[in-house]
Amino acid sequence: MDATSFTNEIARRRTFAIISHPDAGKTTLTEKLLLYGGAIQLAGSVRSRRNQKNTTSDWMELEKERGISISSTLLQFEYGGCVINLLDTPGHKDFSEDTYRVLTAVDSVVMVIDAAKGIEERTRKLFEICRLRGIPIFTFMNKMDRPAQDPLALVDELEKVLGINAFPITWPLGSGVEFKGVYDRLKKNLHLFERTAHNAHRAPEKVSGIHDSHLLARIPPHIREPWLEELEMLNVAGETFDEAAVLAGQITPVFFGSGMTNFGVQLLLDYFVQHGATPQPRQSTNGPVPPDSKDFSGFVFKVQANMNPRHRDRLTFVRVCSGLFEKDMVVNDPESGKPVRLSYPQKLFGQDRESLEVAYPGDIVGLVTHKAFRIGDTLTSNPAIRYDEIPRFPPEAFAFVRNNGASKQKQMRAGLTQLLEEGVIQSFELLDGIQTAPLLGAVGQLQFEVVAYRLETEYGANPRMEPAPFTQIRWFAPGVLKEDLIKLYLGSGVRLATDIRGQFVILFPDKWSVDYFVKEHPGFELHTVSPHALAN
Ligand SMILES: Nc1nc2c(ncn2[C@@H]2O[C@H](COP(=O)(O)OP(=O)(O)OP(=O)(O)O)[C@@H](O)[C@H]2O)c(=O)[nH]1
Ligand SMILES: [Mg+2]
Repeated sequence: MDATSFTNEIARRRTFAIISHPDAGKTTLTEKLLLYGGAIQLAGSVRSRRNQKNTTSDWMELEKERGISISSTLLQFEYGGCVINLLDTPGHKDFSEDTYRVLTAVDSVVMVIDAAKGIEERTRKLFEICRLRGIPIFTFMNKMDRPAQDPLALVDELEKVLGINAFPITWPLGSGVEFKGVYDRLKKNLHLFERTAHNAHRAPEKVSGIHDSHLLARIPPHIREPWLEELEMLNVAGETFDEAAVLAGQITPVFFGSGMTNFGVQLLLDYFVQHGATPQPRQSTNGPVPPDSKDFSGFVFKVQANMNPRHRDRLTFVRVCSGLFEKDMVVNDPESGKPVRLSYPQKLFGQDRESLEVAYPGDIVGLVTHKAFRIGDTLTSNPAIRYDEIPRFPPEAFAFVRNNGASKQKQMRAGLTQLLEEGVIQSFELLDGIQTAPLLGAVGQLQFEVVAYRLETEYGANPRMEPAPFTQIRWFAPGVLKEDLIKLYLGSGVRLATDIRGQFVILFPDKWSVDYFVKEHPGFELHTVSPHALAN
């Protein structure tokens, strides 16, 4: 392939995640982006009634049952000449490890805000991470079909609370039952919407200029007058639009709409395709790697088993950072240094997959390999490139997982081994005493419910989770000696253990006992996450 067409392929990639506080409407918006992107013909809903379809991104049984997202989902499709890699992420704090990993793999994010609630705690946290990474942020003010806060106040809050400049691209005309449409401030036209049955189809719309008196006359004065005033205010007082500042993460373009009723979704998608962020050079431990480098490189940011009942296997998600990815290419195994073939690469659409031949920087490839790659692994044809991207979080919830009854031990072991590879739970072994069941640690309690559910439904085990009395864990520095540790007076409820790699850890019932230990034993260096890099 010649250099120009390779550069063109990179330039048409749009790889982004949808992020927010739980329930702001990420999955609903994702589904509508698929509908408007032509990737699905009929949109499902998060809590679907009989005869209605579920959403494409909440495909896990437990997600359908509870109406929340548990795991991030990748959706790839083509729209408007672009190849879109879209990731719907879970908002709940207990699943945040997955969401944070996704943020390492994308070039921009769409931040969804519930227009009735404004900026909520998880949104703020996720925003800070994007800010640190310099990721461009696009804002969607959602649920305008319900009584919303004043739009000027929402934009003001965005600027004050998050400390980012905001430029409204669209501006809402009314809210709640009187939400009539949005005005596109760049193209200077007004989009008036109509609802459709079950919101499953595209909403018909009428477009006209702001000075179309015939159209304006149809809008009741109590909505029209304040709206015209707001638009005037924005023009006089607001920011001027600066695309470079958007791509540098300094200004967030703001869109208003309603994922549920489809209003404003097309405008967001079209803007994104035209102006969204493209793959940029990526920082490796040896300096930045440009996407158009001739060396293939990428890294593993997610592993998930049993995604599709038809293929009970394990998928490794790789973000391609540079060079051309080709089916059956050979890279160095990051663990052993030996050559390993990347066979069976897949293009993913929620639970569905299709094999692919090539992929370009920006793309996310699903690999089905015999070799169990690990989260954080760099895959490359040039061993000098290494990405060290994946953030880690200390487990704060602990539980013993027991198998009810003596049977199904084999299923339990097989299931746990695979779920541990996904990296959302860790296992520990207590040093003293007899431990009759594996001790698990996770960022949040809800993760255990997911593990128990999956052990049962995907592996046929019969698990029972029993809370373990710890809330804090610390890793000792590498090289610490067991004989030095077992001599220590630990205090009540404090236990020593090893992690899955045999590294020594210490478990505490509360923060107070951590501080006490540090004061009593100042000679020991403690870490909140394992001091060993993920991929070695
Ligand atoms: N009225 C209204 N409800 C909406 C809109 N978008 C989403 N909802 C509802 O809000 C609830 C949560 O929507 P989801 O799309 O699951 O939210 P989410 O952000 O994906 O939630 P998590 O993935 O669990 O963090 C569902 O009941 C949706 O039907 C909207 O535009 N208007
Ligand atoms: Mg969701």
